Amino acid sequence: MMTLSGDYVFCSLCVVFFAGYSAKTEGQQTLSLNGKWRLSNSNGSLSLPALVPGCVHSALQQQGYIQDPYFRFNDVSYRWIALDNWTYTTTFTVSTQIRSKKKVHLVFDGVDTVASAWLNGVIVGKTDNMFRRYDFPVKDLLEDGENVLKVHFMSPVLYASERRKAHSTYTVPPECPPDVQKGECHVNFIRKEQSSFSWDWGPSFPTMGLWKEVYLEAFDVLQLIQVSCVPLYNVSLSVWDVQVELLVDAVQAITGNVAIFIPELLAGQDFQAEFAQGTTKNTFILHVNTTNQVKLWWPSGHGDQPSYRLTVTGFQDGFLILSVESKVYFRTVELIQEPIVGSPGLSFYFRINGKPVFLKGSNWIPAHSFQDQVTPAVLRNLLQSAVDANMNVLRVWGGGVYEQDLFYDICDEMGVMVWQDFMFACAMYPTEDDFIRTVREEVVQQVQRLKSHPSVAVWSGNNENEAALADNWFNIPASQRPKYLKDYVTLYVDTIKGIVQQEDPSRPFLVSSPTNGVKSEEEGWVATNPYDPHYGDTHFYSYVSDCWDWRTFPRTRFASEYGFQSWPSFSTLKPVSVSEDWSFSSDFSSHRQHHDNGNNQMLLQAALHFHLPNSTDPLKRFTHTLYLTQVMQAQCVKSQSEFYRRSQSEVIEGKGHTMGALYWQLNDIWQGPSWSSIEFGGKWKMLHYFAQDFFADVLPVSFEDDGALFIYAVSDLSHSLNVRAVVSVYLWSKLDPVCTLMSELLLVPGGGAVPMFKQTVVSLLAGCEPCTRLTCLLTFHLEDDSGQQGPTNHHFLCSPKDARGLTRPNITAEVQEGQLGFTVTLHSASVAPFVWLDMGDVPGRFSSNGFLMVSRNRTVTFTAWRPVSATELSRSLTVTSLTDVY
Ligand code: BMA
Repeated sequence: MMTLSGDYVFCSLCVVFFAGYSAKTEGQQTLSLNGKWRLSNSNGSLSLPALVPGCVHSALQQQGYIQDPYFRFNDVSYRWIALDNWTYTTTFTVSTQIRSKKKVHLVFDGVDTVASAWLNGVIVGKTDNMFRRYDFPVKDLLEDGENVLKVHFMSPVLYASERRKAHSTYTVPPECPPDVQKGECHVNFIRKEQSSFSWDWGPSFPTMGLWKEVYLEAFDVLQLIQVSCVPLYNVSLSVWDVQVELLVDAVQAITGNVAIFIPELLAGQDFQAEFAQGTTKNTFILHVNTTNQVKLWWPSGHGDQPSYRLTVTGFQDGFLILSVESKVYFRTVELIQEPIVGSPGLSFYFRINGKPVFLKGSNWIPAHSFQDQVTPAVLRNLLQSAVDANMNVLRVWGGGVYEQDLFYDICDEMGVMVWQDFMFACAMYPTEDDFIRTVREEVVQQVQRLKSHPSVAVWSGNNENEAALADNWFNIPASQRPKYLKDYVTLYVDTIKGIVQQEDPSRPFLVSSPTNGVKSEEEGWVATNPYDPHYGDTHFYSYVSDCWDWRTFPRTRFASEYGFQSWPSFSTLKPVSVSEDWSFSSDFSSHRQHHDNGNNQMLLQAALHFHLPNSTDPLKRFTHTLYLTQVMQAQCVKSQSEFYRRSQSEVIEGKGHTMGALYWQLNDIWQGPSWSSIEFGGKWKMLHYFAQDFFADVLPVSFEDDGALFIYAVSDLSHSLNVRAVVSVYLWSKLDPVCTLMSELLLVPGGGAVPMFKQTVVSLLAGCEPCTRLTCLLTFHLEDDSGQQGPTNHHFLCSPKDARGLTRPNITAEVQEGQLGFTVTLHSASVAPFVWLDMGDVPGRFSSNGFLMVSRNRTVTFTAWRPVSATELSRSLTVTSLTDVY
């Protein structure tokens, strides 16, 4: 049966392991209850088949009861769905094998949200939290023949409103979202995706349903609920331990042994185990003796992401009682907050495996209003897009959901770090006992579920709630402030922080974002100014000031949010609109805009540097406006991101050492205007193509200060470079450079930003006749003896709207199919800024887009996401550059 050799256990029993994480306990049987259920509304007027996992909206759409909820104004037309109560019903039979087990549990991996579950007419349990797994004992209720399981859902909108009414002693703001969001009220009273009641980038679809798996779990000995393995590095001994935790439900107390083994490291140990009766957490520490051979997990751009197979087997009296296989990755993460020479305040940066890493990335929001429609392909495409744009981090923002397992698995694989918020955002929250109780369970479960992922780098208690209190967003009278502060500390410090630090000592915890970190703590967890650039992270938005002017940006330690809105492309909007919607001033265009004055702000910002579209053809004018909002956004976020990256090695006026740039936001929840760089459906906006460059490992950055042009070299490499900056000066009216300048060769250390070039613009232009600020522009790059390092960048000496000599480039394009896919070869008659290729309805991605053309020819590749011919692509392709729109 089992042989013991030294510390290692070998088992001759046949155990089936599934791919990735797999678990099995001896004699345990699972009966899936996923699949086709029936769904009905409260008065029975609607009764339809519904898939589980799923939600009411998806079922109604799949069965043809409603149109696409994203079409035109349907978010408002379908408001009734979330105001009704709904019941999911299924019937099933259970084998005698299952019924004869000592324990049978009905497990819901996710219930959205307020529901009661009834088996054969008897209530088995109630739910009130979308972020929890629920299991209810049902053995005694199971019947021989058909079993009927019903789950009654209460409208989340009505529930939230009832809870609000019950909380009568003081208000818990905000009561409702701003009117422009067309949403529902009191979402902070329900433990549910906060943005499902509407947000400033998304519709109100307060979903209901069984959004994760449902099954029966039957066992005689024990059930393994959760396994986690967290590597802990013992600094004083320079050795790794792996903390393995088994969350077990044992029918009776068990004395046995547990063997943990990492075959590739020849690390294994046999432990005595005492599983108490009921649900208990059992911790084992495996010492890894072969420290030198442990290959570390690195964020993308800094190394590989090796994993090790870890097996756990449990025996009682020689009989196998549990068996589980998991992946384990080794890496350390530290958040460093320490004094900086020449700068008041404290640093704020992450050290991964002892190496300071500049965090480059964005913020993640739910990828769909209906989580059942977030497929593996959607996740992979978005996460691959992040990595392909040279990102190494995403923040899972606190107004969405704790993402599905696959999200974190892919992040582990790809080296994308995760800044994981707890799901509280832009609001105050109640602290009644039952609310705190359900939050406690939520936090315990989520930390246990996610802590094995090396990608998860930091926990953060909430989004902007410290800032909301500090800046009094909700006009709380001074006399009442202590009450709200107390609630804040109760929820995030006493409850969440306490649990996280107990459950997971392996990574840092922040109470909020933005926060001043330890300084906020000193100030009683709510700093006077949580946006202080000398401490912690900041969120910064300014839509009115000129985004080309770096002086308007905070020289922060860490920029965890900043951004500008843009519209998605016409091909993304077309399926959810009709022709009367296709103007910037249509009802549709204002309906989709959920940020007050957002459409106007985009045009005002664009008008600072560009002529606004003025075509007399209404459709052209619309598509040109969509294009121009993307140009504006790309250029704005580029200028801000470059500022943060070049500020990493400097302290100026006491500020600097910026070590993170995460713009708001990566993805979209629907087809509407937002801060995203990727449209709903996966199409890259111009910003995302720009991010590929501005997040490149090696990057030249330009800016002007006091009449001088500076070029910095920024490097995220692990080794130094010896490079020079090369600047080419072009007339807007001519394709060949007027002159070229070069810096000396300079040493650029890995992980640093170094000034390479400085010259006054006046003298630079004087040496480059006939150039003036209005007639010329610059391109620049870095190079060493082996060639160009990093992308070519550009510097405009005036706004393109004032540029003299800029003409229509009359770009022609030819699509060809080659061995490596499709190529598009462009020919331009003159300098063309922001050249944008759009394949219309053909989904796919270009190798580069939105670029400045200062050469006659340029070839890019196009990867189509469906079978397509060169002829179809030629027909679909449009090419737009800046001067085409006015
Ligand atoms: C931030 C976010 C979101 C919001 C975004 C844009 O503050 O945390 O709440 O969508 O700004 O307004």
